[in-house]
Amino acid sequence: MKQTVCDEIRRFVLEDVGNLFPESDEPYFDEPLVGFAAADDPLFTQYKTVIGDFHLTPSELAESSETGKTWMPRTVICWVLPVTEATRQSNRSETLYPSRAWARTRNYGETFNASLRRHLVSYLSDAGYHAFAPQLHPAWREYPDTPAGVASSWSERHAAYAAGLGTFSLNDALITPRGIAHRLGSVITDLHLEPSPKPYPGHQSNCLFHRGGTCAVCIGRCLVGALSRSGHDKPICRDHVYGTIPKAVGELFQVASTGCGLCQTDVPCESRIP
Ligand code: B12
Ligand code: SF4
Ligand code: SF4
Repeated sequence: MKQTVCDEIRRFVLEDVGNLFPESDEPYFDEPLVGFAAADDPLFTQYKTVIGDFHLTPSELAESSETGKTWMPRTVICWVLPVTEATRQSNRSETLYPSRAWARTRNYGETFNASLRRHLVSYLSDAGYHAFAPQLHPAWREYPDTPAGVASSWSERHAAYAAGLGTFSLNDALITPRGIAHRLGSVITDLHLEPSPKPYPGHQSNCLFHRGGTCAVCIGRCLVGALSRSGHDKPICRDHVYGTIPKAVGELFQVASTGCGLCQTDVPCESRIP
């Protein structure tokens, strides 16, 4: 069943027209990576300390689901949608705002990511299992000002970390075998699937800076000063990503959300674990 679920996620990414730029028929995302975490993995409880008490466990989300039915979540299915080489390349030469292709991937690629979440939920429901996507769950919230900075009640990066898909970096993003330039998704279900191995020795071990104090190339990519050797200044980043950039190029690129991702391109971890 694990292979069947992986195949269905891959098939949807490779075949669904929602994954295509309408102007060129090129995809937003390459073939996904897929990983599985046990819903009762102690990491999900640890996240209440690492992130905050507002970060919900799979069981808490299942309890607060609108169906009113009680069921026991067993598996968190996670995926990584790697941004294509063409889009990454277009963002590499940018120095202040993202490229048009990056911005359109942030906006319409995320719409596709949401339809992948919905598709997997109905696929599992049709097969007789309960399922929901935390990002689309009514209990999902974003908290602008927590001790961990801006954060949400379900972090897709932390879920992917629990599913063995990568580790965190100097700039906060997740470095996976397909690199750091990607988007993430997850679905919680009562279908039992064997958890994926966690092949990394620590939660930051894929980042050269955290591994040996070298690199720090991403710092120089952020010209608004949100990155330093002490890490990621989320308020500066957020003001740029959700304020300055959409104001400057949102209309030009015909998107509401532009993203930025300069720290995810033209860096050694762009498309691999360095
Ligand atoms: C809020 C938010 C933001 C905020 C804050 C980001 C942040 N670091 O949390 C702002 C507006 C700044 C932002 C910006 C961007 N975002 Co954003 N954002 C989110 C959102 C909605 C919630 C994130 C969240 O709740 N994080 C929780 C906090 C606490 O995480 P954290 O501070 O990074 O975690 C640190 C600690 O927990 C620490 N840690 C300390 N001790 C321990 C111990 C253990 C065991 C572990 C595991 C960790 C750990 O490790 C982490 C790294 O330092 C998610 C969607 C989602 N539901 O996940 C997207 C998401 C994180 N964003 C994403 C992206 C792509 C971006 C941008 C590149 C914009 C763009 N699209 O071009 C920039 C990148 C900025 C950056 N360098 O991170 C992707 C990330 C994909 C990736 N490559 O990693 C996500 C997952 C959206 C998606 N569905 O794909 N984002
Ligand atoms: S560019 Fe270097 S320091 Fe920055 S996240 Fe990637 S590996 Fe880590
Ligand atoms: S995403 Fe944020 S941290 Fe990365 S380059 Fe843009 S503003 Fe800087």
